[in-house]
Amino acid sequence: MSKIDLWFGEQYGRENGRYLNIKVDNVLEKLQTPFQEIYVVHSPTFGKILINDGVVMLTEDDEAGYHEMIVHVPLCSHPEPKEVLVIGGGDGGTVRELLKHPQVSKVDVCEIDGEVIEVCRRHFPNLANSFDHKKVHIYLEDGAQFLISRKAQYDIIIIDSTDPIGPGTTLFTEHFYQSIFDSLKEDGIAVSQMESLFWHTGFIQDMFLFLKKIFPVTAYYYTMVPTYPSGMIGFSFCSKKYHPIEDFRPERVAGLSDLKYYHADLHKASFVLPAFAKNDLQI
Ligand code: AG3
Repeated sequence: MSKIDLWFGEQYGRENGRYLNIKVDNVLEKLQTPFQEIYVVHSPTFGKILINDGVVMLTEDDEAGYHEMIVHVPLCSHPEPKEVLVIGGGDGGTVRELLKHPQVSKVDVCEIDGEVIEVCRRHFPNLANSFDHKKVHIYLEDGAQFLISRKAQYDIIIIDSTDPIGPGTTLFTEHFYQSIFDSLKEDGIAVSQMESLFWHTGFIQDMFLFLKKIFPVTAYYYTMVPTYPSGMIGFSFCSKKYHPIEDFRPERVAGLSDLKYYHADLHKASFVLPAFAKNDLQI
């Protein structure tokens, strides 16, 4: 048995005196792309882990709770989700869940870093195989640029991004969300990764100040991911027309295969926020 005791911890968040450490028994791949540093490591507890610029993107063990919730909540709130855009999502987990919906006819994926897709094809085939489906079209472009020439085209836009640091920064601006609004059809829904209620409270508050100006319907819901900061992560639900609870179609859920986390009661429960968030946050 090796005498070296390897542990990984995210530096991001450490300055606030909190830090999650994960035991690692193997580094499977490491590469520097023009955009970021990518690691794939193996953990005895969580299986393979994808780490971009020192930030945990996913682990094999708990990715389902994230990908099912970022996809099925908006799709089961829309009467006919046909044309979908994913911004980011280079691991393929979001696309895998989208393809469980028979109504979906086209999935465009706009990922800035093509190397992420290739790394995930090698190490996470259970996620990245979804890119081979004929409904899926991959564009290796900057998300904000991509939206400029695509107005009123999508029923659903999912922003499956990293944290608001490095290449992810522009995906959390008012200007970007105005473009998202413009690229949705007149009854479209956009959902984005929106950080932790516990660790990023002020950030979420600031985001909702402008999201509420742009979209008639906004809400925050969340999922549990043990390997993300604070063990949970939220999503912003921004919609031109449909409400995530009033327009929810629970009958859709029965048709979804291989669910590990999402179900009809959880869809509704995920919008119920703890008292501190419900009372103090204007979200
Ligand atoms: N998107 C990354 C969520 C951010 C996690 N943050 C963190 N670990 N500090 C997930 C990509 C999976 N498709």
